[in-house]
Amino acid sequence: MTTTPVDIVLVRGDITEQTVDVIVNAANSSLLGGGGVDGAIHRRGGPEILEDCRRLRASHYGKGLATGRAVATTAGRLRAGHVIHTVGPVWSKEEDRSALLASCYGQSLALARELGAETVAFPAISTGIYGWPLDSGAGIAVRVARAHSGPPLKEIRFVLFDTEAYQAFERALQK
Ligand code: AR6
Repeated sequence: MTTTPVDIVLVRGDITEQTVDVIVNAANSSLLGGGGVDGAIHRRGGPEILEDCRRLRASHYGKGLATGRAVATTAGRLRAGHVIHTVGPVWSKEEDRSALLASCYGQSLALARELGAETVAFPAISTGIYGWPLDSGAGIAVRVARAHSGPPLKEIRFVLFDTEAYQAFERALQK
């Protein structure tokens, strides 16, 4: 049996404007919203996403979602079937947290596949408020995307907000 390799696509833009099966959110462990991508997703997706997040906090995730893990909710008014919330690590000079960032991408892709997703859009997790250097973050994202590209996935789309992030992902893809 042959498997079609997944398309890894780079787009410059706003992740909340994408039409895909799954939009991944760079959340924090409270799951109750924040700035950056998280703020944009909750604003654009509407209150249903937050309601789902509150339900998760009241049931399985009383202490919040651990760094590196991923969980799915409704996508509310976004043009997607689900939002997968994952908690990236805060960048540290002293400690190598790369495995946690890789886990965000890996767990999100595994969950997306369980949900039957063919198309998934990711932001550059941890590279904003959490301070992760772009080239390193892009390298980890592309490596994990290539390794987790089984069916039913057809497209993994990285949605990069600015030119700097876009170029870092282009460099990572060329490797
Ligand atoms: N679409 C695509 N990319 C975006 C968008 C957007 N609408 N907005 C920002 N980016 P960040 P983090 C880029 O800060 O570093 C929140 O408060 C941004 O330029 O959203 O993982 C959470 O609640 C950057 O390259 O996420 C957490 O507390 C990338 O998305 C914390 O921030 C990620 O930036 C998470 O920090």
